[in-house]
Amino acid sequence: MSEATINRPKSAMKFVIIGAGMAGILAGIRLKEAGYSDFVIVEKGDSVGGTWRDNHYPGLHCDVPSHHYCFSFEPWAEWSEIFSSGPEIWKYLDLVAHKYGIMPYIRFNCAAESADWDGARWQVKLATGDTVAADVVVTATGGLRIANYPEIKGLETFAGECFHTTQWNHDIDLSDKRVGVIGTGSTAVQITCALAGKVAKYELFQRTAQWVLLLPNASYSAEEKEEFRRNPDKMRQLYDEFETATYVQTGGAIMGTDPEARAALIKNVQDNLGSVRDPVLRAKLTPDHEVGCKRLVMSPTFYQAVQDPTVEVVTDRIDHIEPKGIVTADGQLHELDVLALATGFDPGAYMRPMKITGQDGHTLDELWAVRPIAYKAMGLPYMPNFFMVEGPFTPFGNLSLIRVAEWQVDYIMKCIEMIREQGVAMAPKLDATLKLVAQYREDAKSTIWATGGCTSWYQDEEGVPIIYPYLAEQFRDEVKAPIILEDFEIGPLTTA
Ligand code: N01
Repeated sequence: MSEATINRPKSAMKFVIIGAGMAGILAGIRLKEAGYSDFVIVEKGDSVGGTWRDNHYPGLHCDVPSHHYCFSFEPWAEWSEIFSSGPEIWKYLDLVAHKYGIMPYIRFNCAAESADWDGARWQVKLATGDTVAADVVVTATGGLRIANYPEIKGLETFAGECFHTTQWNHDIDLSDKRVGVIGTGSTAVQITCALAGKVAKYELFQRTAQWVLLLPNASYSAEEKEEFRRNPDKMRQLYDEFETATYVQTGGAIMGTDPEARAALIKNVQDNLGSVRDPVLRAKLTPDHEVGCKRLVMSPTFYQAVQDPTVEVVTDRIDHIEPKGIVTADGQLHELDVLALATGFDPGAYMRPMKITGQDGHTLDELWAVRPIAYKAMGLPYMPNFFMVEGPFTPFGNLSLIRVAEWQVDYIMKCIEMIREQGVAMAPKLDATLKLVAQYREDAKSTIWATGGCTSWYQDEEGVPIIYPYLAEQFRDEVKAPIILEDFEIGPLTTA
């Protein structure tokens, strides 16, 4: 081990963080707090915010309460509602990035194309043609980033406006338009609530009915916000309460570890469905899978929205698309002016299409040839001093991913300290990673996400969930524990 690499001054350590969304901003804040200053956050877009910048469809809200969908160390008194809108969350992230002095570290319009390990450092190639060297790389590219376009015959022949929900065209005045939306996930449900009764005709093309949890939203009054400003402890208390509500109660209800909470959850969604007056429509909207098999859709007004006279829920299978609209299997042409594809995302992309080449020429493509794997959702074999925030098997679902990212970044910071102090390259061992993933996959097979009788983006091509198969609290305890050194290849830097 070279003397020059041991106990390096923090100023000598270089970092590249990929992505300036919630997780990239967080990683920057933690590096700064720890005394590191030589880092760059490369961001493909022209502003911070990640998913909250990329998604801007009508009705976009977060279905996790805002006083918990925020950084634990940065409560915000200005949240307008219990469940805030996408633009407000985007604004919050921008404010935090400014407040913590992260903006000067961000290079916008600058996608990372590849990263190559040279034995001591990563050489990160950017779309601008530049290469940036880094002792440590952290990818913070988000979980659901790449749009999933459905394979429907004739889709490209549609003569009206057609876009994926991430590409919403706000220039179109929809008020006199016939609008079709394909999909019934959280996105489609929020759009339906926003557009029902506000367009000439609204058709929701449903392949699978969803359970919808009734969670009323409400605005915070000026007095409540003032109280939050005066007494930030109130916000911390709310944060803790919402953490218990989402992580412990909702998590336990979905996974069935808390039978009482599960019974309450089932009662809620069934009662909510029961509010649909027309039995034919109610039957159409009745799911054929267990509650919680798919990620729970939460909405205060969905069933109200679908009962609007201008809304139709179409359950006949889509046969093909023509210039004038969608033709269903019963031969009916549903004439449309605008078609929105609320058909979700590629959940297996992570930081791809970025190319990563690690130790001895091992590549990410080779590691993930069968399916994405990761050590504790953060590390990759043969990829020394390389970490992912929200990699494969991250706890996902009806919870705040910001909280999960905080635990992950804390773990990454522990590794960074070791890398700096000992002057080492560390990567999880292949066998330790495969063993962990095999255990996750085995245990995932008995979760509601696999046994509940549905298909969803939680599942891989074999139907096995690709998310952390236990309660999120267990993940927190796993990553807060000391690093399991025997799970890592830890060796000298070879060309420093
Ligand atoms: O996507 P989805 P999403 N023909 O994958 C249907 C997060 N999120 O964008 O169920 C016809 O859930 C598909 O049908 P089926 C959250 O994690 C969070 O709504 O496969 N239909 C399904 O109905 C969420 O889970 C918030 O039968 C087709 C829909 O498209 C995740 O993003 C808000 C089809 C896709 O649903 C994804 O949600 C919004 C086809 N060929 C989103 N292909 C918050 O509030 C697909 N579908 C935090």
